[in-house]
Amino acid sequence: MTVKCQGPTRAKGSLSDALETHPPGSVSQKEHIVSDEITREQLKDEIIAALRHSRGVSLAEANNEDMYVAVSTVVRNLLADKWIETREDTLKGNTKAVGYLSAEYLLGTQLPNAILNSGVPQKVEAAVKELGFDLNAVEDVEVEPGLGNGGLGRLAACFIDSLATKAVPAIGYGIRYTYGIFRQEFDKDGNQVERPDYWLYKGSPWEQANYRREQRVGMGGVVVTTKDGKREWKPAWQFRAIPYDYMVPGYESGRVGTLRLWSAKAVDEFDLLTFNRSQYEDAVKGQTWAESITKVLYPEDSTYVGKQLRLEQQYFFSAASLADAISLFYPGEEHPDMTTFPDKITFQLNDTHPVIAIAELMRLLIDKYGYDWDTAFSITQRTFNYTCHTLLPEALEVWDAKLMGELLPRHLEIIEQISDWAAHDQAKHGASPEAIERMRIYSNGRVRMAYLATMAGSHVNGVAELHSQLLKDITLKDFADLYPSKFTNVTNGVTPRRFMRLANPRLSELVTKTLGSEEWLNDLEQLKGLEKYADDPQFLKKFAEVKHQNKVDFADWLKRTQGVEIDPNSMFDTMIKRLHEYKRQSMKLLQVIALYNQLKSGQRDINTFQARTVIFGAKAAPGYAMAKLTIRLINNVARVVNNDPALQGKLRVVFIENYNVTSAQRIIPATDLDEQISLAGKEASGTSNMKFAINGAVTVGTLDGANVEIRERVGAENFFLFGMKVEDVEKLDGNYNPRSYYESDPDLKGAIDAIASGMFSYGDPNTYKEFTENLINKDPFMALADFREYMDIQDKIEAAYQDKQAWTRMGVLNTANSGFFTSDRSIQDYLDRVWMTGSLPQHK
Ligand code: 26V
Repeated sequence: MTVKCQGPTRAKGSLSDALETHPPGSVSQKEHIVSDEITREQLKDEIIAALRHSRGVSLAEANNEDMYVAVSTVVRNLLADKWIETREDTLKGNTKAVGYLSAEYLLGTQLPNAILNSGVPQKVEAAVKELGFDLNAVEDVEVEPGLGNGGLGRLAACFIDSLATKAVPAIGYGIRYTYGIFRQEFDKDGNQVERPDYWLYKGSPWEQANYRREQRVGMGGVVVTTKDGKREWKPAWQFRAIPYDYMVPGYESGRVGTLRLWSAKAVDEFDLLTFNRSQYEDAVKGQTWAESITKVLYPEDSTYVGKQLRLEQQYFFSAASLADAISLFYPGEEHPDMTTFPDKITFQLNDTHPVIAIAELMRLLIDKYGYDWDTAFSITQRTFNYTCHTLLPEALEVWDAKLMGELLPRHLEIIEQISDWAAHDQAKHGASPEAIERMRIYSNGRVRMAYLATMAGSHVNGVAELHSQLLKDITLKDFADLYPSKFTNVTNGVTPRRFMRLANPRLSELVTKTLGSEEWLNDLEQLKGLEKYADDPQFLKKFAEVKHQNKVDFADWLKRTQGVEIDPNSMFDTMIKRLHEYKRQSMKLLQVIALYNQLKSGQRDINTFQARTVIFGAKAAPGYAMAKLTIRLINNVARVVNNDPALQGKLRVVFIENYNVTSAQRIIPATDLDEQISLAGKEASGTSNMKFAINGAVTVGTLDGANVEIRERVGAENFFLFGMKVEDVEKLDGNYNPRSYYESDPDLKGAIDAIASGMFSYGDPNTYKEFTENLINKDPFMALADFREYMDIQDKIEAAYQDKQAWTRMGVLNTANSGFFTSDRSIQDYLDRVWMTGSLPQHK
């Protein structure tokens, strides 16, 4: 089904309208029901009431969609008291709160997670069943809010889950994009086609518009000097920022946190504050702009493009969030004592996207609340911390000062001042003039957001040990030399509730039975207790059965949704992540083609060949031509390989259409071999590697990002390592000659030549010319240099897989030793190293 770009505007009386005027808590006006005491019968009554009151249907009339909304409403009601109480306790201010500022949240579906955290999951399940519905089918109705691109957005979602589970007083702030990450389709030639993702087309029972906390955000205009010599910004346009609140239920903490996503709306009348006639047209234009600000998520995630609308988005949500936090902690106060602000809330900047918040807080402190520059800067510095998520120079945000000056003239002024202050401070710390020049926040008409965040916040962290080290050694070296104590590492993590308990109920049950309790779900290091069963044939058998059943389920799902058949007895070899050259999907593909050639030529015996299903899932940025060409090629290799009878179905390639959180939850538990094969020094962390390890897949990977730490923990013998190290890459850089590898390795040459011959393009040698030429002549991420080692390790993997018990043992040891990679631990590290705060009492 395709959704038209200009989706229908919300009809009056639609679900979302109803939610705006009648919050779900009011659906059932009956006596108050305490969530954990509710009986199955009461739940059934509540669901029937919700069907009647919010959908206007009887149980007999209800379909899965009605049921989805009704169950969601009831589960929300169960969580409402804890939500309110958590908010009240957060605002008491006894424990410093955390404000997580992120332009992306890749949430995944809400209902299964809310049921899990409702306190009464079995009763909900039973109630739905007794009403004659299949809960899985009901849950399948939900469209996931795809409000993010990849790792960074999913990490934000894992973090708010852990914040709630650890009872940390926190608010996640972000943007309610009307259109999330595009829905990916493949056309008949295998090309990616982007379709708009109008995820709200049926409304969402999980969001609640909160007009009481609406804010105003200005943009454009001029800065004037007032009579008393103060600078004052007169914005040309004002936008309404409407918060939509989402519950973030903690697991077994009795706490429900808040995710507050901002949506832009036009003000009814535009302010003609500074206008003369000629600016009138611009003022009117502001009206139309308003709603476009939060209309769409930018689908680029690796190359910075200085788009004005993107800066508008960034400022819009940063400014609204700051205004919200100030009014939350100083309600009704016109002259709050802002020197206490950093004791009330600490803001984490998720990459540079919200870094403009720094200039906004300075503006408020100086222009609105009357603080002097030094006091304002000290408050600001104590308020913010910054996480960097990349090492690619092309991903660092550097705004054109002219553009920023037109949109945010006062902020640019302030940034200029911070830039001067920074240079001064660096000199005081003994930096050379050259180093000071290199560290300039604002120079040559450009504003470097990472530098601003580094100088105007307290801490800077990378997202894995290696990444944090490389930040200090390369990307932010000058700063690290000068301010070493600012820099720290917080290795990423993932929530085991979603990626183990919900995604892999079979393995969860086995773990719970084996360990004797479910405590591991919020104390993941307890998985260590599985280690002693690694040589227990009974346990290994059960572990292998779980994996096999998951593979059968995945194969069924694939057949149902994409019409593709795969063999659950083959090895499932998976590479799921955004499509980018540095991640090297191309190298995986060359290996597949080389295998194909060997099988066809008889160099490899088809009879002894370990059957493999190679699974890809990846979206490419719409403007990234090489990535899109790679997608096309993967699809066409799949077409040729899968239809070649000579292979007897023993090698299959599948490309999951529209890879997202929901499909990740299906693929990961079914995977035998996980591919983490980026060029060393390029992947900041990776987080799917952690999800795979927890779920008992074995990883083949380079020494990059969090792979390093995963291997250390699960043991070198349970991880297939290959490829150049960061030092090798550095040595090769500058005199790298990919052609020499091409010419000297027959497998490699055979694979590239096969592509160039037109084998995967119906005989047309031109279709993939740019792909092959790029590899032979440039190969910016050195896939050719690592190819031979990659082929060899894959042979070892094939041999290892033959011994099923030994393979299963490796999987068990991956699960048993990956407890460190829970996002609960990441959050604890942030609390200890960055935020210096703690938890509320847990209300079980
Ligand atoms: C970056 C950019 C840069 C250009 C402008 C648009 C834009 C939009 C999003 C992003 C985010 C890219 C950074 C990112 O996703 N990094 C990933 O973060 C994960 C969580 O820390 C980490 O596991 C991955 O290794 C890292 O690539």
